[in-house]
Order: sequence, then structure tokens, then C-alpha cells
Amino acid sequence: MSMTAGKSKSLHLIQWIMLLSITTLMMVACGSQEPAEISITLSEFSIEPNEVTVPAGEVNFTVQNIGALEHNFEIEGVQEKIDFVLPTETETLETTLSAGSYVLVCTVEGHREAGMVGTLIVEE
Ligand SMILES: [Cu+2]
Repeated sequence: MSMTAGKSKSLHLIQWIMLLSITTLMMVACGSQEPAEISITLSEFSIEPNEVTVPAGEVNFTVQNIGALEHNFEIEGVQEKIDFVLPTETETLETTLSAGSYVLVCTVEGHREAGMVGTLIVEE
């Protein structure tokens, strides 16, 4: 009788450990699926931060123009872009990125040359 009770107890413990492991794995998996949130500010003439690193996957950019001129925001080679950001305005860009090195740029004439260019590193 007592042996049966002992076996049942250890079986419960194994089940509990398995459940805990599965729950932990699910939490880790869900965590990595959250989109990365990146805040960018545009001004004359810079993109801040100038170098950004994000994990591969969904990325949401919040782009604020703190300057006095109209700007825009592009990630070279990526279809999604922000056509214009008026002074004091904030626009958002949602995209999915694979690993690699990208160029962030404002394509208003002369702005890249003036310094509105940055680097985006997407890590696997
Ligand atoms: Cu610009």
C-alpha cells in the first residue's frame, strides 16, 4: 500500500516538472515573436540613433521629426517606407526583416549627403 502511494507521488512530480518545462518553453517562444519596437528621431540633418540593432522578425519603427523641415524614412531594399514626416509629427512603419545589414536613409534631395543616413543591423 505504502509503495503504491510512493510511486504515485513521484509520478506527480515528473508530470509537474514536464508541465513547468512546457510552460517555460511556450513563454520563451512567445517572447521571441513580439515585434521589436524602435524609436527614431529625424532632424537637420541626422537620423538618431545612427546605428540600430534588432533581432530578425517583426520590427515596428516609430519615427518622429523633431526638425523644422519635412523628412522621410526608408530602409534600403525594404518595400515598406514612410513617404513623409512633417515637422513635429510622428509616423510608424511596420515591417518584417531578415538578418543582414541595412541602410536607413531620408531620401529628400540632399539630405543623405547632409548626414541623414544610418545603419540597421538585423541579427539572426
Ligand atoms: Cu531629411
